[in-house]
Amino acid sequence: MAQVIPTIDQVKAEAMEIFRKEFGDDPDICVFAPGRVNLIGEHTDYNEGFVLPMALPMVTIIVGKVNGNKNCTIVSTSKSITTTSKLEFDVSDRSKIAPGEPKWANYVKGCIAYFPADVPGFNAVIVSTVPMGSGLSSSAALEVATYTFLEALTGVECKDPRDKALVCQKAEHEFANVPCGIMDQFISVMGKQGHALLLDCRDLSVTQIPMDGIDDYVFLITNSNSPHKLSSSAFRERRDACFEAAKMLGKKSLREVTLDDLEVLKKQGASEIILKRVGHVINENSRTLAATAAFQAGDYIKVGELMNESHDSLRDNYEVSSNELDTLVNTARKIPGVLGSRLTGAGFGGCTITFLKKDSVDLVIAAINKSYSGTASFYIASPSVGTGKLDCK
Ligand code: NG1
Repeated sequence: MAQVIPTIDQVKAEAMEIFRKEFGDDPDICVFAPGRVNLIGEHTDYNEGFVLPMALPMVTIIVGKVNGNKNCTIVSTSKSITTTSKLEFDVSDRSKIAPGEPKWANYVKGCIAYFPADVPGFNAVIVSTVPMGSGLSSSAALEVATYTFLEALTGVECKDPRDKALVCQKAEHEFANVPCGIMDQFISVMGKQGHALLLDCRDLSVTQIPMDGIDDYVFLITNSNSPHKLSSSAFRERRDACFEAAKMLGKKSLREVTLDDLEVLKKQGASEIILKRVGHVINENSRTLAATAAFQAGDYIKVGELMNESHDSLRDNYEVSSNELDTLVNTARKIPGVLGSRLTGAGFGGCTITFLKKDSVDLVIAAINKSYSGTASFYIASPSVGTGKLDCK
C-alpha cells in the first residue's frame, strides 16, 4: 500500500504541541512549505532550461513566536531532518551568522542571514513530513518555510515570489554549499493545488499546467531508500561539464545550444562524456516542452513515452541512475496500465516517479516489493499548494 501522508493539520497540531511543551506558551505564527517531485526536465534547471515539477502534500511546518530577546531558539523534531535537535543563536547581528553544525540548521541560518529585514529573537519548532535526501526537496521545503516564517514574524513580505525563491536558493548555495538550480525553491513557493508548474529557468517565467484532467491516472513516487552515494561530487561534476561545454561554444548556457552544436563541440575536441551530457540537456528541454503540450492535449500515452525517454537518457547519457533506480523503473514499466516511469531529482539514489492507471498502483507496488532487494516506500503524489500561512488555532 502507498503510505498515508499526514495532513497539514495533523503536522501543525504536532508542531504546536511540541512548542507548548518546549516553551510553555502558545505559538502565534504557523507556516508551511511543500516538498516537490519533478515530472520531467532533469538536470536542466542549472542549464537555464525547462522543468515541470509539482508541489507535494508532504510539508515542512514551522510554528513560533517572537521571544523578546536577541536569540532565536529552534527545535526540530522531524525524523526527516534529524533526531530531536535544539539550536540557539544570536540574530541581532545577522552578518555574524555562519554555517556550521548541525547541517540542517544551515538552510535556516542562510535564510535568516539573507532575509531583507532585521529579524527579532524568536522561538520556533520545525516538523517535516518530506523524506530527507530522496530527491523530494526537503531542503527547499525547509528554506521556503523559514522565509515564509520570517515574513510572518517581521511583516516584511516579498512582493515578487521569484525573489523569495532566489534568496532561498542563495541560502542553499552559500550556507549549505550545494550548487543547486532554481527548480526546488520555485515550486515550493509557487505550487498551485491541482497544477504542475512549467518553469523556464532562463527568464524565470512560469506557467501553471492543470492536472485535473488526468482522472483515471496518478503519479506514484517510489522511494528506493538507497543512499545518495557520491551525489554531491557527481552533481558538481555534471554541472561543471555543462558549463564547460557552453563556454567552449561561447554561449551563456546550454539553453543557447542546439543539436547542431554537437558537431562543433566534437571538432573542438570535446570528450565523448561532454557530448553525451550536452545531448541529454538539449533533448530533455525538448521533452519537457513536449510533455507539457501532451498534458495540455490529454495525450497521456505521449507523456509516459517522454518520461521513459527521459529516464533512459539520464541512465545512458547523463549517467546518474543506479541499479536500484533502474530496477524500480524496469519493474514498473512491465505492469499493464503503466504509461511511464523514470528517476526523479538528481539521481544516484532517491526516488522514481511512475505515471499509471489508478487501478495499477497495487500491482506495481506488489511487483516492486517482490523484485526489489531493498525496501521501497510508496506515495501517491497529488499536485499540491505552495508555501503559505496557517492560523494557529
Ligand atoms: P534533488 O537532488 O532532487 O534535490 C537536484 C537539484 C535540482 C535539480 C535536480 C536535477 C539540489 C538541492 N537540487 O535535485 O536543482 O538540478 O537535482 O534535475 O541539489
